[in-house]
Amino acid sequence: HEADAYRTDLMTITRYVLNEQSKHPESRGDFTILLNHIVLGCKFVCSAVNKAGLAKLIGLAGETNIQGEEQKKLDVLSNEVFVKALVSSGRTCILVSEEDEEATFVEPSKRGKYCVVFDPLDGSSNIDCGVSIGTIFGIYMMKDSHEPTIDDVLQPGRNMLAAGYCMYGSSCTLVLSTGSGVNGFTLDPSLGEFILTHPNIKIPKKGKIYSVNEGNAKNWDGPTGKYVEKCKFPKDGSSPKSLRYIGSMVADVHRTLLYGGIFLYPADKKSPNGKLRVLYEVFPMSFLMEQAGGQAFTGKQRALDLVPKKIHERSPIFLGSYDDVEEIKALYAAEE
Ligand code: AHM
Ligand code: MG
Repeated sequence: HEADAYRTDLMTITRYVLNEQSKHPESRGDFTILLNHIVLGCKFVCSAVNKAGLAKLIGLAGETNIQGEEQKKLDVLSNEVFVKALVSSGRTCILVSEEDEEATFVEPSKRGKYCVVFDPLDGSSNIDCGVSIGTIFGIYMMKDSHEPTIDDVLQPGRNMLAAGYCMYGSSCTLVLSTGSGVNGFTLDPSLGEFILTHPNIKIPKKGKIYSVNEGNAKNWDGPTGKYVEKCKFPKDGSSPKSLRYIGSMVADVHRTLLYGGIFLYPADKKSPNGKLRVLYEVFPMSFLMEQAGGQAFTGKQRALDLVPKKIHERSPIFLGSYDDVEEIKALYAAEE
């Protein structure tokens, strides 16, 4: 039988997005084009990350190697690739990257209607030891056709049209939501295509894992401290939760999405707004969590209801399984 060795009907990410778009007769394929450029960036970064040790791509930006060639740090290189891919798509208007202090306003001749916020290589402190790292992105639409201003990207997260991340791990996995559920695609290196491998991801309603940098416990506020204590010493007869913390948001969130549980980057006395950035870390991950049936909470409100005032603003974040986030919400509510 030549039967099942090869699957012959491959749902590539492009095919998936085209299918989605055909449900909207007014769409003209702009989103597909934009997404294809993001996917190109992810493939480039994946290939660079895999070669990082070999190609001596690691090193300080501007440092020269033995051959006297300029070396770029992988996060700087990744940023350049994404910015160029996004601008050349002709579908973007404003770009906000973790790597650039200022937003990029695309020149009028190359302008489109989308705004993209992204962290080209999150968790880059993990590169040298081979731990999974990732790219995170969110996509907004310009409100109407007017001269673009920074306010076009300072929108609440619930206005995002799409969000996703790509994890450069034991395999390269792209998780995407265009607002109707969450799907995971794995890069087939021999084809250079992302293939749908995790259709319609739903996060378990309750999980058995909590994920937090417990080294900061000394400086936590009351509710966070109480919650983590409950994870370790539950009083309702349930088993304690396991602790898993990679220190790479994409990897920690990916595990949380698939296995359930909760990921926390709370406020502490030293960083009252936590560490993670609202636009390109907190919002895209919160969007994915909600789309997968989970929740995302800042300690005060639904994360996607935040309205950032600055492009690099930070916020505390608690996200994951519905029931687990419900518990931390109750602890913060009791505090008020
Ligand atoms: P980065 O954007 O400088 O790479 O920092 C973000 C990373 C996240 O991936 C991760 O969740 C967090 O920092 C870990 O922080 P900490 O080392 O304080 O636990
Ligand atoms: Mg980051």
